[in-house]
Parts: sequence; structure tokens; C-alpha cells
Amino acid sequence: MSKKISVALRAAILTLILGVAGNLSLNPAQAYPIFAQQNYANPREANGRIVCANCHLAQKPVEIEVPQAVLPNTVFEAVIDLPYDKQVKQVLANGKKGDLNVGMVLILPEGFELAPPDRIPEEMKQKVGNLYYQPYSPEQKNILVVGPVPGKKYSEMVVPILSPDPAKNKNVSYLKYPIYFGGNRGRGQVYPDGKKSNNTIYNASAAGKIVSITPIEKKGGFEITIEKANGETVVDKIPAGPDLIVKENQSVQADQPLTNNPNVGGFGQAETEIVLQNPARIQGLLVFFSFILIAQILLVLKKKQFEKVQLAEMNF
Ligand SMILES: *[C@@H]1O[C@H](CO)[C@@H](O)[C@H](O)[C@H]1NC(C)=O
Ligand SMILES: *[C@@H]1O[C@H](CO)[C@@H](O)[C@H](O)[C@H]1NC(C)=O
Ligand SMILES: *[C@@H]1O[C@H](CO)[C@@H](O)[C@H](O)[C@H]1NC(C)=O
Ligand SMILES: CC(=O)N[C@H]1CO[C@H](CO)[C@@H](O)[C@@H]1O
Repeated sequence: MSKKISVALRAAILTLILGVAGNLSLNPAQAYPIFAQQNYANPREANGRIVCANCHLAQKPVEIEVPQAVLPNTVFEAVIDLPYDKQVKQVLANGKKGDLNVGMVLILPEGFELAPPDRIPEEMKQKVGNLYYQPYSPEQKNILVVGPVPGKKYSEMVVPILSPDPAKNKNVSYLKYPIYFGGNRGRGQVYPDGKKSNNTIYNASAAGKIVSITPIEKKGGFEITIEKANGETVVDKIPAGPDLIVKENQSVQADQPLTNNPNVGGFGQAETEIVLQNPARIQGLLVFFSFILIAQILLVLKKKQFEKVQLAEMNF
């Protein structure tokens, strides 16, 4: 029990250090997996979409590699890759530019879970590093999340996984199972409540002429006043972060972009398969192979014997 608490404490301290080091406020747009955890009982929707895509609108590729088959009650690794250009900077929640964070959700078949530390081989521990994977919820130990963590260090992750034992868990069978994976780099564009983050494009809310662009004191950003054809005015607030691409006196259409799109990150999902292999089948297979081998040897011997007989006959 105390071990569990200390792991949680270390994770909390790590998050704090990362937050301070990265000059981040503990802004929710940074803490993506927790958002999904709070808002969705299951991170994978019925149509197969992983819910992170609701806030991370841009798409970027992700990769996952697992063994083709595993034996029951065995520790193996899933290798995750979130490729991106490490040089790029993104708009942080405070409007400044900074490095991208990464995060991911891994949906394993029922019964599979994070390998307990005492079962992870030393060599695998080295590869895992200081990442603390957490179950999605206390009931869903087969779903793992991590993030946000610095992308420069963790764009490749190794997840240590323990396979279940059908002899002990009746819900599990020796079958081929799907594994779903979603990975993200960079901040989201929308919060779960629908509000936009600083890391997205801002469009004109109405058609008309831009009559003024006023910088917002202290916080940064701009207030853009648009005068419609009927003389009414609307004010579009742009937070610190995205760059303006319109000027005073310019005419704009409704939904015309007022800013660039500062987002450099993106989310992607992938799926793969794993076979939970019955060791009895492998033993059976080995026995079968041995038989074939013996049969082949016997055939060869038989042939040699036959050749000898032939030779003997020729010598007559
Ligand atoms: C098996 O599945 C049932 C129903 O889904 C669940 O209540 C039970 O906890 C599961 N057993 C194990 C060992 O996971
Ligand atoms: C803003 O404009 C961009 C580019 O035209 C478009 O892709 C995007 O959907 C628009 N966003 C909204 C909220 O209208
Ligand atoms: C916009 O138009 C007004 C009135 O014609 C003019 O005074 C102002 O200088 C113009 N602003 C810019 C940035 O061109
Ligand atoms: C939506 C959002 O993330 N808004 C933030 C944009 O940046 C300012 C600081 O410039 C923050 O105060 C906002 O919360």
C-alpha cells in the first residue's frame, strides 16, 4: 500500500517539476489524458474514434509495435512512437512559445495490464525510464495513460505489459485480440467544454470592415472590432498566441481567418493485434516438428541404405 502511495507521490512531484521547468501553468489544455479520464468512461467511442481527437483537431501519425504473440502471465513491451520535428515550438497556455509535450492512451485487451515493477526485467526498466503509466480508472486497468511529458525526451515510449493467465482469469481466452492506441503531441485546440485554447486559429465572427485593432493590456492578444454593413459592431477577442493576419480598415467575410494557425502538434490513432498463445499448443507444435525431423532423417537414412544396395548390385 505504502509503495502505491509513494509511486503516486513521485508522479505528482514529477508533474510539478515538469510544470515548473516547462514554464507551464497547470493549465488543463496541457493535461490531456486527465481530460479524457474526467469526461469519458471509455476513451474509445463506438465508432472507434479515440476521444482525444475531440480536443486535438490536427492529425499526425503514430506507431505502435507489440510482439505478434505472447504466452500467459508474461511481461512484454509495447513500443510507441510519436514522431515530430523536435525543433518546432508551440504556443503555451500563457501565450509564450515553448516545447511540445506528448501523451498517449493505450487500450489493451481485458486482463492485460501494466507489469508490476518487480516483474519488469532490469533491461526493460532502462528502456521505460521515468515514465509513470497509470490505469485509465481503477476499474480499467487494461487502459493505460501517460502525459503530458516532454516530447523531446519521450516521443518514443516503452510500455511494460503483463499478459493475463486464462487459467486464473476466466474472462480471458487463448485468442487474437486487438490493441488500440492514441498518441498526441502538442496542446489541444478546444477544451472539453467547447472553449477554444490559445493554440488555434481565430476567425471573424461576422462579415464587415475592421474598424479597430486594440492590443489587450498585460495579458496580450487583441480586440478586433468589425463594423457590419448595417452599422452594428462586433468585437472578436484574440488571446495571446496566434499571430494576426488582418489589418485595420480591411474588409472580412464571416469565418475568414483573423489569425494564423499556430498549432504544430497533432493527434493520431493506430491499432494492432496480439495473440495470447497457449503454451500447450507450442509444446504440441514442437513435438510435431520433432516428428517431422525424425521422419526426414529416417527417409534420408533409408535412401542412403537403398543407394548402398544399388551400389552393391552394380558391383556384381
Ligand atoms: C470478468 O468479467 C466480469 C463481467 O464483465 C467482471 O465482473 C469480473 O470482474 C471479471 N473478472 C476478472 C477476473 O477480471
Ligand atoms: C476558420 O477558418 C479556417 C480556414 O478557413 C477553417 O478551416 C475553420 O474551420 C474555421 N473555423 C471555424 C470555427 O469556423
Ligand atoms: C483606416 O482608415 C482611417 C480613415 O480612413 C484612417 O484614418 C486610418 O489611418 C486607416 N488606418 C490604416 C491602418 O490604414
Ligand atoms: C483559452 C486559453 O488558453 N486562454 C489563455 C490564453 O492566454 C492568456 C494569457 O495571455 C490566458 O490568460 C488565457 O487563459
